[in-house]
Amino acid sequence: MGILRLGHVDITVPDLDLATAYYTEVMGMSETARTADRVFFKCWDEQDHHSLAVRYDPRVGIDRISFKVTDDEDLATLEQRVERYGYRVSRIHRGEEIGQGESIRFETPSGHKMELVREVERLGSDVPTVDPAPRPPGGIGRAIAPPRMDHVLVTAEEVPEATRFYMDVLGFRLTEQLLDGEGRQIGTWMERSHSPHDLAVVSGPNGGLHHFAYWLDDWTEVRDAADILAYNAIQIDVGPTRHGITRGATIYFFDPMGTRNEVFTGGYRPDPDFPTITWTEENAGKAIFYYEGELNERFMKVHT
Ligand code: M3P
Ligand code: FE
Repeated sequence: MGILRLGHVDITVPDLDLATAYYTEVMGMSETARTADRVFFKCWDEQDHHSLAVRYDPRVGIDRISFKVTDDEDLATLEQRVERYGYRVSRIHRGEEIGQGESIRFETPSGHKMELVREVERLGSDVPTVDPAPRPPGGIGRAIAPPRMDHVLVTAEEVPEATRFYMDVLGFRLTEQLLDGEGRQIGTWMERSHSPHDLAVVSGPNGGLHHFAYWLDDWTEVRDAADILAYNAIQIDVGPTRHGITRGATIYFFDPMGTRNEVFTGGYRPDPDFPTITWTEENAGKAIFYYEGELNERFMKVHT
């Protein structure tokens, strides 16, 4: 079946305690494991061991992006395809990495370290799988507490080349694209989970992270998230507003160490035969922020 969805995002942070305080008390994730230099977190409706890992490093950045595959054969098939494309693949076996078993790792043409993971330690979520309440019965406290992680957006020098790899080798489907005046892709949105995007690429340096995004259930929760961010003096980048691309409602903000986060809801639910939507550069403002119709400098320039 191939790639199922985003598994986890691993970032580097210069302060593990500050990262832990923010990702638990403001974002409302739970800490699921800790080593001397790493902390692992999951959202309340996620079953898997973690959807975010932070590692101590004086420099803020991204270690790797991990997608989950369905079957053992997927790992073997995708391993072969990546190798045939000319990239070296390494295998991670059970016991070598916290919270996960058999996985493959490789670098992509956009300079990102990518991992495909088949076996994940299942911790269960905060609600049972039999007769569950729609949210954790104890309430979700004062944190944003998204139910799950949603997507990741990376930067690449050559968006068309990066996109071709993700589509032709890893099997992503192109849902939307932003083209420059010459018809070249400067932003692409791709899915595996029949959502508007699991992975997106925009022009920028190779190996960069623009943001990762949490899912929220509706627009009211986006408003509540804005209240919580403001109360906690978290720097908001843009929003609450709405994307033209994906049609989702959004807020962008920075964790206290500088990694951009997003909360995201809505958007359409594309079937596999939904057409690719194209946006032209003269409407790039509306494509990204439909209400404002323009992009701010910080949103365009800051990535980690
Ligand atoms: C999204 C989204 C950029 C566009 C971002 C769009 C960085 O984050 O969820 O559709 O130009
Ligand atoms: Fe996003």
